[in-house]
Amino acid sequence: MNKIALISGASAGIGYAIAEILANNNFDLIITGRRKERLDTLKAQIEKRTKSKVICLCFDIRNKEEVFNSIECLPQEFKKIDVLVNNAGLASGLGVIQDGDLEDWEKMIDTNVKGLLYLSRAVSPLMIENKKGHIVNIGSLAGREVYPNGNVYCATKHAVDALSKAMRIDLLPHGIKVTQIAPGLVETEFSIVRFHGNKERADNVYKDMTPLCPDDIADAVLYVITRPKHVCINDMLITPTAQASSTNVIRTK
Ligand code: NDP
Ligand code: 8X3
Repeated sequence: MNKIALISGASAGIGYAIAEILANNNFDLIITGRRKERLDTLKAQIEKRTKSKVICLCFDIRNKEEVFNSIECLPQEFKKIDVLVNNAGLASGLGVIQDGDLEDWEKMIDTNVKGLLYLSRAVSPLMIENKKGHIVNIGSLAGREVYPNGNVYCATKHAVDALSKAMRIDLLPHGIKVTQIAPGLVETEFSIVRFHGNKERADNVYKDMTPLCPDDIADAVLYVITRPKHVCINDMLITPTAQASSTNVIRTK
């Protein structure tokens, strides 16, 4: 019987790459996101190419009723979730605190912090019941340091860092592993979302340097979840070779 992984935010970027690599490695999947068409296409592609079974859950992670109902309504055999990857997240806007857009702030806090909490709250009791499980939280370099104009996004990722440590302590008696993977610059739709669709501004983030690609992070997720039962990788900080901190990036050309 295949292991089961639930990946939030699998309709794009890092989550999409995680879904693909886990399917290639014999996991059955529960993939989530708001964009149903994208989830359906990914499911069809994976089921055509591999033997993995895929369930799509289309919900906005900010809506707690939708999150809890979706998990509650899973077929019984899919409730035995072995791995939860809390990946769904976003940055919205980049600017000084005194000019901050409250809608952007709420979007980031509700998605990156409260959404991660809702899903963890819904899934962790199922893991406890099954006496096994692994939660992988996708944090960020922005959860280790702050950079100009990054204020609220950085705060949400610092919260993910704190919650990863706290969850590891709370779930310790139940043998459930908790890992945080904290990437630096990864080229995805992340910057397009941050700059509200401004593709030119987004492209500049990765200009004249080689960023990470989603597969680099997916590879790390596969690594941490395939260690022996007695090994828990607590934390991984992964940057492109051209990045030493949020503000130290070597650009050539
Ligand atoms: P993308 O924008 O490419 O993907 C984000 C994913 O999150 C999408 O699948 C999106 O699905 C989902 N998502 C966003 N908001 C919601 C919501 N309200 N409800 C449900 N799903 C949601 O970005 P990345 O792949 O880069 O981001 C994935 C994670 O990695 C995020 O947590 C991000 O903070 C983190 N990260 C990214 C880095 C980067 O440089 N790219 C670096 C460090 C961390 P949909 O829109 O269909 O709902
Ligand atoms: C995303 C990476 O540097 O834009 O977490 O904050 S960064």
